[in-house]
Amino acid sequence: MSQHSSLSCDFPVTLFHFADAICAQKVRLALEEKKVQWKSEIVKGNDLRSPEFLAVNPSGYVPVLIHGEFKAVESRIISEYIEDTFPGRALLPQDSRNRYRVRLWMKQIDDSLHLNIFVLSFVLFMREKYLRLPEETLATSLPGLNNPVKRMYCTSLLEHGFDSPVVAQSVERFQGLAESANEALSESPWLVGNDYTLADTDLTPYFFRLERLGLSALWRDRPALSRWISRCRSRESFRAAILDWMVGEDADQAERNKQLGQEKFEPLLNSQS
Ligand SMILES: N[C@@H](CCC(=O)N[C@@H](CS)C(=O)NCC(=O)O)C(=O)O
Repeated sequence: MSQHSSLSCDFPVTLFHFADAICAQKVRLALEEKKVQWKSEIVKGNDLRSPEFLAVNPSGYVPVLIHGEFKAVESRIISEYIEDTFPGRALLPQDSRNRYRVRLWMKQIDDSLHLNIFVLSFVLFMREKYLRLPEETLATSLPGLNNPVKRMYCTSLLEHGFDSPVVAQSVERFQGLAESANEALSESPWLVGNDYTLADTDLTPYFFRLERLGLSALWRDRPALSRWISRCRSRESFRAAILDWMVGEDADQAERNKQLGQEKFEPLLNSQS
């Protein structure tokens, strides 16, 4: 734990997270949109494998939300819990069909997008660090402690780097996402209708990460998507939930990553779609 010495949860809402964790950014956006007061417990790196944290989440990942005696894991349903529990602006539509549409966007994240963004992030920012680890610590340190698919992807990425077939598949998946989001946003200002919803909170961090991966070409010729990204970024919640947490980041390194990402990923974009 980098900011706190114990896992005590005496504040009504506590979030275990780290700044750059996409799933935590989703939850922080929901908390900020609902104006919920919460306490931060930063857990990252080796601390995600400490016995104290594994007692909180045996899967060894963030986010974990503690609300009084209640513990919630899994970002998508944590956000729904926040929506169901706290007053403030509604983040799910009243209409059942629009609620369905919000959930369909969110389901895509769990089904594939989260793994796809992990692939691109791992190969660009994280691989080098893991390649330097001794064999005996690698298995416990790698992301996806209890997730065999993620582990399989890590193995392929460690071995083949940018040439792993999962890299091209992931870029293609985001091309599909950009196309469907642009289509939806050509009809309405937000992903589902006229109101900002959990579809927007959940997808915002993925587009923020894609930009940092050098993939902003995805919205170069997709004006509706590009306008939505600007609208999301101009919300107060974006500053509080995302930008304010990126302090202390090495801006030069981030720029170098972005350039390398652009060089490696842009050629994988299929010009047909
Ligand atoms: N399905 C989970 C995924 C959680 C996840 O992948 N968390 C990442 C940060 S976005 C993490 O803590 N990774 C560290 C690890 O797996 O070791 C969710 O949506 O909450």
